[in-house]
Amino acid sequence: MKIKDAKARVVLNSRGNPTIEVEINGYHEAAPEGASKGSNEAKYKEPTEAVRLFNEELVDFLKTFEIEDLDDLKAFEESFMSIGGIEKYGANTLIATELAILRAWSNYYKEPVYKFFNKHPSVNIRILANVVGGGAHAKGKSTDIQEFLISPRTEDTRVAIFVASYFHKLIAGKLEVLDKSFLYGRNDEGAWTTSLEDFQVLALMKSTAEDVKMTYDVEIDIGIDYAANNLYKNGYYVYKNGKFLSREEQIEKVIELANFYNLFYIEDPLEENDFEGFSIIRERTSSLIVGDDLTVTNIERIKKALENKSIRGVIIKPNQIGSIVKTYEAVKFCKENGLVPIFSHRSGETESGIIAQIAYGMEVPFVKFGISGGERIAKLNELLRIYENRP
Ligand code: 2PG
Ligand code: MG
Repeated sequence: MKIKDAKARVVLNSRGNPTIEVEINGYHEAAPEGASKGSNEAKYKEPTEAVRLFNEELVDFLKTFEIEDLDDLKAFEESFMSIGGIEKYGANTLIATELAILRAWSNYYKEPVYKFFNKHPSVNIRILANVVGGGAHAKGKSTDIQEFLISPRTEDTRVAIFVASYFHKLIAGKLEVLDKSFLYGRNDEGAWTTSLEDFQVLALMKSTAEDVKMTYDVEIDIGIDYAANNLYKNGYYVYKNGKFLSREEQIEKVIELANFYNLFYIEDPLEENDFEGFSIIRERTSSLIVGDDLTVTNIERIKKALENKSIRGVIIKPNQIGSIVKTYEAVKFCKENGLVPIFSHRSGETESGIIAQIAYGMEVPFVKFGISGGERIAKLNELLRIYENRP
């Protein structure tokens, strides 16, 4: 596919914040953006400036490329880097451009996006869904832990999606009973916000899991994204009730939570540079200990986490590294080295379902897309379509 037309504009993301959208041959995609970003993520350019630079400097450049496969995308990235790359144009510009290229490729060849990566993927993706949340994703009184996650334990992705949605509704009714100030408020990712304490939410998650099992006969695994980097200030983990924990106390607390609530999944339990602290938690629990701000989809940091035995799984966010090729390489590295890759949305999302296509094409075993709100549902519905049409 030859790139014949390119342009960029500013649109809104799911938080109502401006973001760059790129159109290639008439097909558009935009850049998502996080709220709890790791400081080692690839840097974004202010959207208006990114769009101006794109329209002034990148349009003719893009028209010199023909993209059939990942090698062509790699060649494109190399040339992009040689003219200033992410440093000059921003990771948001590169990721929006590459997503739009994939979308245009799919329309040109009349093939689903996933075939760009793999003609015949074979993977039963498990979902992780954020049902209650706080931290950097909520305003007002909310939990310290950023995400309370569920993962229905079934090979059938379509069943998992409907069961998770049922869970999200069921737990709201329970929150209403226990939390007198609960008004069915939802955070940036469509998860319920509550004034209950973290441990109360975890207890509620367990009891809701039992109820859902009775109805659907599906085991529900429980997990959290602590996003602990946001709590970390001046060497302490600072909680909303004014309590602060030392690194050692935070480690003990996480291990206690893991064991007491039988947590299957724990993301970012410590600040973004404590590779060694992660490894203590990993050693003393059997949970899937996962790096997000720790690893930022950057192969060098994933390697460091592997060497330090810090984690068992890695959050993969294409916009964290800004490049589809590097995202592909990060996933490949994880698989070759026994780390579980988990493809993830951002809290500020676009209305596109394309990351579901990419996750399927890269055959990742888990995705974390949320479970409520149009921009989250767009990804889940894309998965439903993929699994319906699967040979
Ligand atoms: C996370 C993400 C997505 P954000 O921490 O895992 O849930 O949040 O996009 O705000 O970084
Ligand atoms: Mg995270």
